[in-house]
Amino acid sequence: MSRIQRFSIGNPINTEAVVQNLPKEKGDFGYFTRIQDVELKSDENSQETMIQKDYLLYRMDEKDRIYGLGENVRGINKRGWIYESNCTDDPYHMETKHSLYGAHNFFVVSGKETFGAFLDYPGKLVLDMGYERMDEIRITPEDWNLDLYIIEADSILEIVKAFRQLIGRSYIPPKWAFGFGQSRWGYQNEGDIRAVVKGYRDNGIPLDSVYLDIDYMEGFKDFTVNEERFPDFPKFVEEMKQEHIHLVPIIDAGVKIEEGYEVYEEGVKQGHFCKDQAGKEFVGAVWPGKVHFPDVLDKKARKWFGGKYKVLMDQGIEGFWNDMNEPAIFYSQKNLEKVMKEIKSIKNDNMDMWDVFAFKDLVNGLANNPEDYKSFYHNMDGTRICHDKVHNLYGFGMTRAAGEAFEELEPEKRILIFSRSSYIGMHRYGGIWMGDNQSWWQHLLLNLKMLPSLNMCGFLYTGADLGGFGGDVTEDLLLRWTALGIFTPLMRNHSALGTREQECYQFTRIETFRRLIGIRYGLMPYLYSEYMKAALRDEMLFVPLAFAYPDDEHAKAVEDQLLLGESIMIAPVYTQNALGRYVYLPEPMKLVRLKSMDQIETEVLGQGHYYIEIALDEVVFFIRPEKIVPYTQPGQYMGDCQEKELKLLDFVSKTAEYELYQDDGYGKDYGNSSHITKVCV
Ligand code: MIG
Repeated sequence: MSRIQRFSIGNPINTEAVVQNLPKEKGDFGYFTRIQDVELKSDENSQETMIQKDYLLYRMDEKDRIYGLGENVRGINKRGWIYESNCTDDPYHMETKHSLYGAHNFFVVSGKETFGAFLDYPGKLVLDMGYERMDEIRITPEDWNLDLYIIEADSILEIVKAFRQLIGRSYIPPKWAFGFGQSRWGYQNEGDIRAVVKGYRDNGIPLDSVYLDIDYMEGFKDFTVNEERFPDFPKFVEEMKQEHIHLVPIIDAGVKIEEGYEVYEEGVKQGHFCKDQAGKEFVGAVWPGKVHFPDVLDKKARKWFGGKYKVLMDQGIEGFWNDMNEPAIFYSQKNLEKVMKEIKSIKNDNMDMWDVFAFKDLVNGLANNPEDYKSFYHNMDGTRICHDKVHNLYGFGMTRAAGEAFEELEPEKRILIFSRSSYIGMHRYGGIWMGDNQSWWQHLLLNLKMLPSLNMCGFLYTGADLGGFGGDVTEDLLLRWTALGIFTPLMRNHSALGTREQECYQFTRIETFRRLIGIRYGLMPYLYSEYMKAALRDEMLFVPLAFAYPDDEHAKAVEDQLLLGESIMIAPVYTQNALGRYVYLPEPMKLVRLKSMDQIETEVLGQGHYYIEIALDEVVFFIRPEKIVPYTQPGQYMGDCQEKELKLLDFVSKTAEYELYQDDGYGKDYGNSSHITKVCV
């Protein structure tokens, strides 16, 4: 039994995050109280200033916990920090940051009272989860036009399920997108891509996709292909298909300003770009230099921009990734002029430290400047809205443009799409990757922690850049991270230009990489079934122990293990030079230790704390009581595993059943009951 109440404040902008139209409740704000008062704050000179406060308050008990908030820094339990929903291109995901690329305003408070709260608000939203005062949640929007949904049910999992029903079914990618993918910013041409494929195939490491980063384009122009680098692109796409490789090109948000470039000219002529205060196309600069931003919040512009994906689909492409759609702005023309003037004014022959700092700040302040976001406009259903008010919807709009176009162009076929920036609601149209992480051990752990929070907000198809995007990876970090990546729906190794080459075959333990990635393919019957069931039933794929064992005080505190689907628990190693790790078993489980799909050892363990040795060439997971894990022999690519014999791992005392989900991996007749087979032990 669950109950959802909608409290509407002011005149909320229709974000289309939710798919149910609930009546508006009158009066209060559910569990929250609106506090409007003035606080006196004294500065270091004991000067007192008055600060206007206007926020939604919830008082927490000592032991209350907070879960959710999707893509974010810090723990699975989000208590004790101040988060800000403000989609930002910031490649340093440190715990002192407040925002990443997404805005996912859903959380669950669990403790003396247990409820879910979703703030459907597309502008900047401050979510103080016990920062100002350890026992208070304070939520501050920039203006008071928002929908607050309060969700109650008997358990956290049921609250999440009710919320997921409210926001609609999660995106389902084609099955090949569960295969392993290789990416790198810096692959220049056909030759580079062929070398990657050869590197994998020659070494017998499974691979299903190679990603094309911005260099495939002609001058970073969306929907173009550089003809010198790819002289016959459709033929090359076909050549790769013969090798069972899908090429996945990147699309950036900004459209290059260039005479003769069709997308630019059409967009201007038909009025599809965001406008400035004076009604002229807003000019920002990103990779191509000066760009206009398609107004993806306008239905017509969205349809137009989405239609452009066809240009690449006609050349054989079946998947895309949408980047820079916060939108990231390196600088705006207007602000650059202003900053240049200010720099001139401080320039002198003997610049002191303060001048130098001021200079640095001016330059650093050029990118993603809040003033720029205040200076352009969208047309939403005929109403002009400042970008600033709907900033967090841009990535959603861009990916929706693609998703709606795919639905029209290929109604029967799944197309891969995932985005960097997102808002709840976008989960219906595509997945996300976790953006520009670093080759840091702590980012392996952050990858794990974001999975359940994202699932709560509807994002199931997700994963991080395995090995880390920025910085130089070490071989052991890549091995450990790949061992986690085996379990994430998006399993992609990606790295930044200028960093150490990070393809698995660049390292010494090629045999180990072959086996590890083989395990991914071997476990696919389980991983795919669990993904599909989670999507079709509005459930989480990755579940914190606290949700599944609510009466277990130890389980509640676990921040580095997760349940994955109904049968298993994962506990990856995330520290360097570790020989293993501590694991907590909330109930008896069967430990499964794999070196490959042919070398499987198992051991039954009772409830309790353990130190589990896990070598660099091993994957360990745990099967829950009375559960089954179907698996098969790995192949070199997805289609290669289909026909192989199905086997079962289990921890079943008498008999049990498992629902195996199988389909052709492309079609959309998800509900067809023939996709589910019951396998029994
Ligand atoms: O400013 O396209 O997050 O995955 O490799 C960097 C180049 C732009 C950011 C993406 C990253 C991608 C990179 N892009």
